[in-house]
Amino acid sequence: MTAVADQSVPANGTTGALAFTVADAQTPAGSLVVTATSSDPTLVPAAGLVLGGSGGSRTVTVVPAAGRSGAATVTLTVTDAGGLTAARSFVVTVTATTPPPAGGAKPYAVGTGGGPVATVTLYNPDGTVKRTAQPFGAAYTGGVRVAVADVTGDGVADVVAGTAGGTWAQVRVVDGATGAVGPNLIVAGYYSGLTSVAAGDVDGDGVADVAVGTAEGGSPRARLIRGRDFARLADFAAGPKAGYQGYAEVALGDVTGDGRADLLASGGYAAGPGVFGWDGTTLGAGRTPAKAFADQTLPTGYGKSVFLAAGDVDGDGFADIAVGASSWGNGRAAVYSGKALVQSNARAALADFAPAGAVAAQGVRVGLRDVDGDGKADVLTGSGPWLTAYGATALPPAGAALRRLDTGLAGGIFVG
Ligand SMILES: [Ca+2]
Ligand SMILES: [Ca+2]
Ligand SMILES: [Ca+2]
Ligand SMILES: [Ca+2]
Repeated sequence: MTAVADQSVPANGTTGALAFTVADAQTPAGSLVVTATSSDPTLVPAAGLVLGGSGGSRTVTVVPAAGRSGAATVTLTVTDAGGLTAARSFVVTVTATTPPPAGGAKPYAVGTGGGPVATVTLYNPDGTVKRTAQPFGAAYTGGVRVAVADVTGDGVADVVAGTAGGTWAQVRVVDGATGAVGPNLIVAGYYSGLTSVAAGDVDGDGVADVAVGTAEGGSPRARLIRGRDFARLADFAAGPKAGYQGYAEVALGDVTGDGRADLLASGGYAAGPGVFGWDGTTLGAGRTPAKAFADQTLPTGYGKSVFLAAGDVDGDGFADIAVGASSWGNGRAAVYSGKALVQSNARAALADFAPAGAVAAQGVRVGLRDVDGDGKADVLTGSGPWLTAYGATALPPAGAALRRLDTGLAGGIFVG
């Protein structure tokens, strides 16, 4: 067996396929059995040693555990037909990546409503444009939902973009570093309604995951897709069927305060907009989603349903929940304390106001992003053509908004 050179990869990276050859005087190369072991299964688990190739030409790909750093010795062993073995070892060093500074102002995004070619604009925290993209091509004009976070794992915030009806549903990632548009992350057969998108780290590997809401199957449906490799983590009915009247919105934020994002969902119900919270630690393959707080029914004045966002507005360590009126609602937005919801199932409003410029038919689209870098999520609203960022420390809104932009888009905007 030929040797494999020692390897060095960044945390959350892989070695790629490393080639080596095997040969034996008695046994045909294709009958030689290769196995691989790791000296440190915490850093390089058995499942992270992927063997490939055939005959005399073999490969091994080393995939260290997410978020880990250190060094492990990988030993390749070849066994012939007679049970004789030979082994070679190499060292894989996984270097820690520098985490982004705590706090820090966050970028945000605007997606066009219906009318023009669906376009995403990613803004730097100071309001300057970082990049624009048309993630669904030049022919689609149905609007684009947006969420912003690093879902590719390179440390640069990306935009998750979802179609807003009028086509088979699609969700694609616009890479914040390159502008490249990724593949469709969902297959939603026969669904051409609004999608809702959100981003946050649910599984705790340091890379934001993607949530998608669709009004499928007679209830709000939530899909959770892991960041970086976009594997499916969960796909479930995020609200009851009884009384359901359509609409499905999702948000991701740590309302339970354990460091992992939880999934919020909303839908339209006969009794009023329903809001549901799902504990992120119960979302994953083979797990049964469990509630983070009791189901909430909001006043019917918001319209049939509510737009949703999650983020820690008051800085108490629990993500709070922003809601915005749906189409033909009362044009209001509110922020409810996540801590009060998870600790006493009570809605405590941190803010409740009518953003200027709201157009009843479009409702109030909401986002929670720390625009000024003080560690508290500010309230973004998309009301009519207006993008406004209301400072978290001046709620209910008082004084000048942090950002205010007239996009001129008569079809309204989505924010995230
Ligand atoms: Ca990225
Ligand atoms: Ca993750
Ligand atoms: Ca949590
Ligand atoms: Ca909070």
